[in-house]
Amino acid sequence: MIPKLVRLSTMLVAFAAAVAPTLAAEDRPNILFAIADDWGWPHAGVYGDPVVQTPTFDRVAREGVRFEHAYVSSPSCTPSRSAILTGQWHWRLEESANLWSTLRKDYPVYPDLLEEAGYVVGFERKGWGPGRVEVGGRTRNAAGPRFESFEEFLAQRPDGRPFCYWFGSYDPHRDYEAGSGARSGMKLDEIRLFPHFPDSPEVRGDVADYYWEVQRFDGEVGAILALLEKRGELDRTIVVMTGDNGIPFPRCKANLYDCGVRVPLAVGGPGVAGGRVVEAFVSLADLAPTFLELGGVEPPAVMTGRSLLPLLGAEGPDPKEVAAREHVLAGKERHVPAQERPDTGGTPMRSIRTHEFLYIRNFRPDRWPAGTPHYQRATLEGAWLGDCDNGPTKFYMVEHQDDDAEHRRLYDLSFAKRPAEELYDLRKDPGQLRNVAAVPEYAETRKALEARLMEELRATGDPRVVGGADHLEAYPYYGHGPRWPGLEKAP
Ligand SMILES: [Ca+2]
Repeated sequence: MIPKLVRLSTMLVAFAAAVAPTLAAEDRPNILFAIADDWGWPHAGVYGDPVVQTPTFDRVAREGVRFEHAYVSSPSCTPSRSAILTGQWHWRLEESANLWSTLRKDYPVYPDLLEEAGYVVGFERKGWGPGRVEVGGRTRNAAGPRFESFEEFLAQRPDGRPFCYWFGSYDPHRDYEAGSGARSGMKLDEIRLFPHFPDSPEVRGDVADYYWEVQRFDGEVGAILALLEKRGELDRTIVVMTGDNGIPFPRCKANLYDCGVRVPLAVGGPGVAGGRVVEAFVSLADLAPTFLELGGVEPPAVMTGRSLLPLLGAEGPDPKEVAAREHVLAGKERHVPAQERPDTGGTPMRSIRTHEFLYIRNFRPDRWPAGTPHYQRATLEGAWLGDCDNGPTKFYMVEHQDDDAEHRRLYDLSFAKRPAEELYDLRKDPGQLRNVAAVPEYAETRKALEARLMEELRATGDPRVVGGADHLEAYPYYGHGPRWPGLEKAP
């Protein structure tokens, strides 16, 4: 351990931009950001999952800080990644609020700012996206210059310069290799299913195949950490592991329930408290200001994220910071537009999550939250349910929806229309399945949460509240949606 880095814990708390320029580049930590694609909470060993094995994540969490309530800004690749890079809620980013869009160059992103401050930056595989980089006026991905591998990145890095690297895996995004989980020895009967999944061999096998890709991601990050350790650089590297949105299953990804927006998050490295568990709410939009402070750069005023450094230092967490984090917001704009939806609009929604409640406001309850189910019931053919990735669990739920009342109930939870307001009492209903928004005894709670949500959305300039949301619906969609049964891969 380099002595100056031992003091990083103090710096973590009191990092002032005024003193940052006096720091030599070599005093600043490297930053390794490892982001999985569609990896949801609580699917890591350290969160108590009995089947998936994630030794790398578990190690980072045990030696550093494990976040129990980390949330994405939006449960959709492009807006989630845009929020991470800009440190802003995705509803402030115009077309970037939508999937398969662009990220305009006038939104500052942390890799550019760290590069200007002397960091060597780069990414591999999935960076910002999916979308079109050049439409937004950028000449490269917002995550930085692209490299084939971490080794290639390190080979071109000048000596003595700190780095900020984005390892963007495509795992565990669909498609999966059917049966990969079971073949690897996973015990399917021990899998803890979300309570809105039907319990069938098809669904258990699907979750196991998802786990298999989670494990592949974890193993690849492990190899990167081993390389850093071998080079003697791990003890001067802040390591962050997380995912960009919840799991690609019905009612999860592209939804504001926990299984759509709550993600694993662990932070380790020099100056970070070991073995701490943080229950306070954090958003991945908080990462950009965190990384900038680590690099001695003052976060731009437009960043709505709050640095996580007060939660990480050995002498923390700062009680004031914990008190300021009693809830978190999330939202959704357009995910995959249904081909038959001429306005290309999505199903806009926003949420506020506290330790006791989840409140969701659906701005267009007239639309189908998982996509329009205009499929032929006899053949299951046609463009349909585009906001839910195709896969065995979705197929099973569609095919068996008429089997009995239970299958119908679970199908409706994932695919039916929803009222303008949803409220879930997490003390009685941790699975967030019983909407009590219209129950009289919850009237005060509903009203208070709605007021808090709207106040924060107004303060952060959300066009759904302050006006101008028509723009969000009109931006082009550069991708293509999934179709049944062609099974084109969803973005
Ligand atoms: Ca994703």
